[in-house]
Amino acid sequence: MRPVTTSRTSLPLWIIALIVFGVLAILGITIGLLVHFLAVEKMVYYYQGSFKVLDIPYNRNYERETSPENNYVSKILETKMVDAFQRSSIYRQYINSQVITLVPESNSMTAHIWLVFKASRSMKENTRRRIESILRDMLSDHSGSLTTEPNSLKLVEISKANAEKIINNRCGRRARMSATYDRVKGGSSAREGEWPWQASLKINGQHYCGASLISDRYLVTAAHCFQKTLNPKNYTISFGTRVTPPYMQHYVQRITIHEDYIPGEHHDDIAVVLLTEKVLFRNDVHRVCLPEATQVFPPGEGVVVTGWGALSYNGKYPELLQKAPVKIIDTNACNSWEAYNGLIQDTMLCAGYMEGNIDACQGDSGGPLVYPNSRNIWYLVGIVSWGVDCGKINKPGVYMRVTAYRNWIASKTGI
Ligand code: 4AZ
Repeated sequence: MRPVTTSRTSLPLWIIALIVFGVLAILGITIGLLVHFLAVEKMVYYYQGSFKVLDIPYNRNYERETSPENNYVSKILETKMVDAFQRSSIYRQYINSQVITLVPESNSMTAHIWLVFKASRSMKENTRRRIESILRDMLSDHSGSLTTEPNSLKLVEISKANAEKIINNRCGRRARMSATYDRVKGGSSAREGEWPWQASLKINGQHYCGASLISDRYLVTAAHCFQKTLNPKNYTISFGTRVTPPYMQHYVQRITIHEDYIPGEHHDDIAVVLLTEKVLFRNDVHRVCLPEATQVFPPGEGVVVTGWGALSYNGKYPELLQKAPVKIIDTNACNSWEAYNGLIQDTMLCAGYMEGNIDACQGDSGGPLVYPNSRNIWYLVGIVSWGVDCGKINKPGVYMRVTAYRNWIASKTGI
């Protein structure tokens, strides 16, 4: 028999090369993706925690979110936390830390805190342990004025949704905004969620006035916004940065106008509005803080007025919410002969610039004038009320002074 030379059917070299190349490529991409997801890509993690502050005489004011006592202790603790994290090895992962509530006990109090960090997936557990140990060290350090108990520290990771719910239920805070704000007439457009308490009061669907959300059912605005009609059915309220289309539209159940307000006059130009349904707080819609009646906002303080009012007197209206940085003006200066010549009562407040230019205008009425305290928590200090023209020299905007009406607001709303 003739031997048969069986030439093994081998694949051509180029196909083998292609297969090897393909396998290597898939392997490379897989490893690359794994490394990216586990080590490179930074995720945001949220934490909730608590610890004890010792040797504090019981005082129920600590519990009230806008009390000077609460702000004083919270500010100290927040400064301690920022310092500790920024001096730590994970300073690059640190995003935010805040005191949420203080719960006073007989001779101590519990501080509830809220933290945000970024970390890669693979470093997640490690980061949590580092945060815990940095906080524990901070609590053991008693060089400051407060005694804190390191063994009382609790820290757990929470979901983004829960973290946002916690912040959005507090007054005057902004979930995503950075601590700085860059700086109506002479204003600039607001970013989404920058002024989450700003509302538009509409008559038959048309923007008519501004208003501020002070709880999940109440707003404050100006009394003169109800001159056309007192029927709640004619009004709607919307939020967000645009007036049209209305975002998160609500209906009005009751309008309460200050009993001493007289149409055509400027004093007691304040009203509260009760909505038919609760507002579901979100990042871009939640309440502003009301100052205590005794709080003082001295002349020269920087404040911000926001609204969809005219960009100049009898001028165009903006599509987007506008913000204008202004300053509180001394009432005596505002009552000078060149300015308002004695028309400013002590229940009113002037804000803007004697040089003019930056000011509230028609359609901003009822809207907020807000002040950020040292913890960057925003307080309603004024309600846009009146003024001569807009942005004119020696004619700054005039606002209702919210501290003067703090008790009136409480009597009408229970807030
Ligand atoms: C208004 O007519 C109005 N420049 C509001 C504020 C100011 C002036 C007028 C302040 O609603």
